Amino acid sequence: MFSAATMTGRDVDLAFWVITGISAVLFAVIIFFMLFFVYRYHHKRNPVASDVEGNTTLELSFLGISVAIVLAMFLLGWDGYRIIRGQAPADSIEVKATGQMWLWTFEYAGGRQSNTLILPYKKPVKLRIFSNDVIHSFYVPAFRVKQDAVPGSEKDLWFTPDETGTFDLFCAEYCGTGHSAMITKAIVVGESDFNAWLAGKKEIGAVPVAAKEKGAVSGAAKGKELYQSKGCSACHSLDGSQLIGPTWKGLFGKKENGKEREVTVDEAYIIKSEHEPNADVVVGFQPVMPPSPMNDEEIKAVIEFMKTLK
Ligand SMILES: [Cu+2]
Repeated sequence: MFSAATMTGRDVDLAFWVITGISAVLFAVIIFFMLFFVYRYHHKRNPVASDVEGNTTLELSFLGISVAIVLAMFLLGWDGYRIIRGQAPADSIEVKATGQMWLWTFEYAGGRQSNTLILPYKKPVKLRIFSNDVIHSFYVPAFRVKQDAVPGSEKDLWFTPDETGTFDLFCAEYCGTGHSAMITKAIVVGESDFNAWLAGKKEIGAVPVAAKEKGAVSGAAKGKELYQSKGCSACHSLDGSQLIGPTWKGLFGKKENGKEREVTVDEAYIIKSEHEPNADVVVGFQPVMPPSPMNDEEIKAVIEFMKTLK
């Protein structure tokens, strides 16, 4: 099992191991007495059934001990829980996390966006979690945090990463066909690296989202970035392999069997498919694509990129 990479995560681990330990001891004690009684009161050794009377002292002490054990487990859990669910410290950095079918987008103060959660080491982070469509769940096992993303409402979560490294981050609420593709990384780096990244002077992790000021980037290159950052990659491969949707390799210009008629994958078809994905689904694929969050200019860039995938 991974060790916890947050301070609050260690509280969670402590509660987990204490409860597991108590359960193991109780298991051993119960099994011991069960086997003991099977042996002791076997009909060979005890041919006439014994009439066991109640014992008030024993019963009260069982009751008292059980209550004490359960309360101890509760208090231990509560101790960590009230910190995790309490107010984030005032010096937290704020990150807006948005789940949608089927990717996460993280937005930082100053406008930096990423599909990888980049975090500074030993600084408290407050996540404001949203969903654009259905219920998702933000989950980083190494941080020992999980929070649903609920459409139409904001859910908050805070933690302090105290280990640098790369940790799995994924959706823990089944949200449709591409749910398993809703996986990314949380990367914890030193504060100076983080600040450089935040200022756009350094790249960390996956392909960066096309920043607004990068006007000079060619259409196809921008399209490639959008392919990653807008979640296309969850369902469409670039190498010919079949995922949930058709591969983009050699797709542009291809003739496909649509539901009702043969379609040519041209600009008009792609633009229509971005806005109304389920209008003309190619035979053999499920109508599961959500409408694209891209504007016309971005869709054009994606088409430029598709043209390069011969
Ligand atoms: Cu999800």
